[in-house]
Amino acid sequence: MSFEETFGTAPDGSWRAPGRVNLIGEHTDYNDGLVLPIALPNKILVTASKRDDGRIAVASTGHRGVVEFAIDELAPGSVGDWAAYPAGAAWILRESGYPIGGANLMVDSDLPSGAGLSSSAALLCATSVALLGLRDIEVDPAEVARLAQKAENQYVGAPVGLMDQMASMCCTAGHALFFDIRAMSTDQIPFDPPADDLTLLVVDVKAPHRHVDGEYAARRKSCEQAAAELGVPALRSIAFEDLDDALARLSDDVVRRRVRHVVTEIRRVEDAVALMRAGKLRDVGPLFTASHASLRDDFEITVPELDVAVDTALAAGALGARMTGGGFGGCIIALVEAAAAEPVFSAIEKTFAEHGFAAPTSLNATPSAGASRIS
Ligand code: GAF
Repeated sequence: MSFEETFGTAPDGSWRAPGRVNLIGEHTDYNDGLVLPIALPNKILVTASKRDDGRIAVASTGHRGVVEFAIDELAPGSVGDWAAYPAGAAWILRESGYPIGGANLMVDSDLPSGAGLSSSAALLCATSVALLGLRDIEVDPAEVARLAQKAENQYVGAPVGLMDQMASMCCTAGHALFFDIRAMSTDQIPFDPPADDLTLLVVDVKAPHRHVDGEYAARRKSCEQAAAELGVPALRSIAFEDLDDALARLSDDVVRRRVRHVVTEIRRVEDAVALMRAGKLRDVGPLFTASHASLRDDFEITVPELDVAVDTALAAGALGARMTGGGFGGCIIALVEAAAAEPVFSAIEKTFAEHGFAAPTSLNATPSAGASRIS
C-alpha cells in the first residue's frame, strides 16, 4: 500500500539512513576503543507526514498493519517487535526534550535484516532524522547517533556500542569512518579499493543467528569485569605493550582471551589506518585475517559458515578476509584483487554447496554517505 492509501494524507518528506560493514575493530566500541566502518548503499527509508495529536502511526513495507501509539505514553519496552525501533527513537527524542509533535511513518528498506549489516541502528537513525526533520529541528549527527544508541540500550534493551549508529549518521561517500570512542573523535579515511584494482567483497553467509543477544551481552560483561579486575575504566586503557602483564594479572583463561582479542584488535585498527593513510591498502589484508582468527579463537563469536567463507576466500586468493559485525552469523568481508572477485565468490558458493550450507549472496560495498533527507 502507498503512503496515501495507508495514512490518508500525502507525505511531507523522506529520510534515509544506511547500514554498514565494519572494516576492522570488532567488539572494541563498548571497550572505548577504535572502529573503522563504511556505510553501505543499502539503507532504511522513512517517509513521513506531520501529525499534531501527539501520536505516531508507523507502517512498514516488510510487515502487515499499522502500529500506533501516543508519544507521551511511551516507556521502555512499551511497543514490541519491529516497531520497538521507531517507538524507541520517538521515546528518546521526547526524553531529550525535542518537540516532535506526532507523525505518520512508512518504513521501507533494501537493507537485509539479520545479516549483521546494522539494520536496527539504521532504523533508529532513519526514524530519528525523519522525526527531527519534519519539525526542522537541527541536531548534530553524532548526537543523533548517541540518542539512537541510548534508545537501543534503554528502550529496546540491547546493550550495543556506538559504532553502528555513528556509521549510519557520520560516514561520508568514498571514506571509512575512523572513530575513536574514548575521545569521541572521528576522521574520514579515503577508501577506494577500485582505484587500486581491488574489490571489497561482502558476502552474506545466510547463517541463522544463534543466541546472538545473550552472547553479545555475555562478551560485553566479560570485558567490563576484566576492566574492573585490572582497575581501569575500560579495556582501551590497556596498552598493547602492557598486554602480557595485564593477562598475567587475570585469573580466568576465558577472560584472558577476551582481553587479548580487544587489545590486539585495537592495535590492528591503528595499523590498518596507518597503512591506508600511506596508500598501502593491499597490506591491510593480513590484518583482516588476523582479526578473524582473534574473533574465532579468542572472542569465540564465529560460526562454521563464517569460518568456511573466510578460509575459502583466502584459499581462492583473497588478500585478507574476516567476519564483520557482531558475529554468530552475518557477513564476511574479503579484500581481493578486482579480477579475483568473481572467482573468490564462486569458490565460496561451491564450498557452501558442498557443506550443505544455504546459498550465500554478495553485496555492493561502495562506501556511501550517512543519513540524509532525500525529498
Ligand atoms: C554490533 C553492535 F551493535 C556494535 O555496537 C558492535 O559492538 C559490533 O556488534 C561488534 O563490533 O553490531
